[in-house]
Amino acid sequence: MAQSFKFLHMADLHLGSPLKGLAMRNAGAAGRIEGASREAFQELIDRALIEAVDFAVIAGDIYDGEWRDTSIGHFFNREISRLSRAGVPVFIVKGNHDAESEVTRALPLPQGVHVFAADVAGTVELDSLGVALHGRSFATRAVSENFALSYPPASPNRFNIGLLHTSLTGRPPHEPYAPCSLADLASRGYDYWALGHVHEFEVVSSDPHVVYPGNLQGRSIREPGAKGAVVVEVVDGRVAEVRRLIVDKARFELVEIDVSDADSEGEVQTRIRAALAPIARASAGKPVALRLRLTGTAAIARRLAALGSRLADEVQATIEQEFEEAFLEKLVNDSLEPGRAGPLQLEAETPLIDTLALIAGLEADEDLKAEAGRLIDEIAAKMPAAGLAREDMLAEIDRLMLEARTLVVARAGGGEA
Ligand SMILES: [Mn+2]
Repeated sequence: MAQSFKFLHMADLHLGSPLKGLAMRNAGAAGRIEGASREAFQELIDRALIEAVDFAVIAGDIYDGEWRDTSIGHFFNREISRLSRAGVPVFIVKGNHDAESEVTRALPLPQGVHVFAADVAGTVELDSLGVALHGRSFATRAVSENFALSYPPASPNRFNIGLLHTSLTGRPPHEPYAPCSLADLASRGYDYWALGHVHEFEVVSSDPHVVYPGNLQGRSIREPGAKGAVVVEVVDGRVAEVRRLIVDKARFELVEIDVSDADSEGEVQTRIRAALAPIARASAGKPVALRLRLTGTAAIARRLAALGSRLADEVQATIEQEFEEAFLEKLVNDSLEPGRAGPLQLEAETPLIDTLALIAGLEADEDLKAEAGRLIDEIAAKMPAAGLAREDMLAEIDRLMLEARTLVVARAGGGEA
């Protein structure tokens, strides 16, 4: 049978997920981005209807975790019903975040929505299209079993699709769930593996096709870049195209700026502006949270460190010129002075030697770190749940201490190179 059709592959919607690490720094921007995950999903359904896909698959983690109430379930049902009413069937496997043990509340799903069972891999055939879909849901959060090998062999004379939530052989920092190799996947004889779990878009293989669509909406600086799902066009029984549908409503971007041999602040700003321009164009007016990292070796490194928040203000001003709506999530100065391997330090003969001795090693002081951890707990306890990002804050302590030390040293030195 020579089948031609089009389907939508999405994963990792993480509906109900709090935005991490943003509320602390910029409440206005956090509010602006708060509804982004839901809006991104609505746009995806709009686009799927325009594309007139024949069916849709969701490879796990529709929900970020247990529902606080049923509103998130009603939201998903409302959107997915738009596909059902258009005669587009939807096939779902549950992932680690929305495993049967994690999301125990449920609502009746619209007609035409099929959720694969967790105890054994199942198969559904779409006779009119000549398609066989295979899938298995997570019963619990931590699945260590190689699910792929429990899937049935390909149905003969069908276009076979496997839905699987997996980290493959390991995709740090993603947790290793339902591990399997590309060879394990290929052994099933399917035409397309619709994967989920890893939040970056990746075509892992094209023979057979093994694809991560990535998540729909970046939620922190750890999920940078454009986000969305993929549309797969099958012509005469073969994958002709895997095309991204970008639907994110706000974006995080990491930008590295090499300041090597820059001889003035003006030159540094020029390089920053040049690096931001293409990102501003690509964001197409969406709000963007930017983390800028200055790298390279330059005599001006010490001056940049000494400028501190003034440099951040100047960068924010540049951002405001380049973008419709963007803000500096963080400015990291990792630039080095010529001839120095590590962060900035003062020469021993400076009169500030006592200050230096006083702060030497503070960044490695375990007691100080423990105290910082206690303070974070205290603050966290007073914060609304959505603003919590304790792990993020703890991970930042080491860097903050190093930054503070660099700042003190650079300022004590008068800030001139
Ligand atoms: Mn997952």
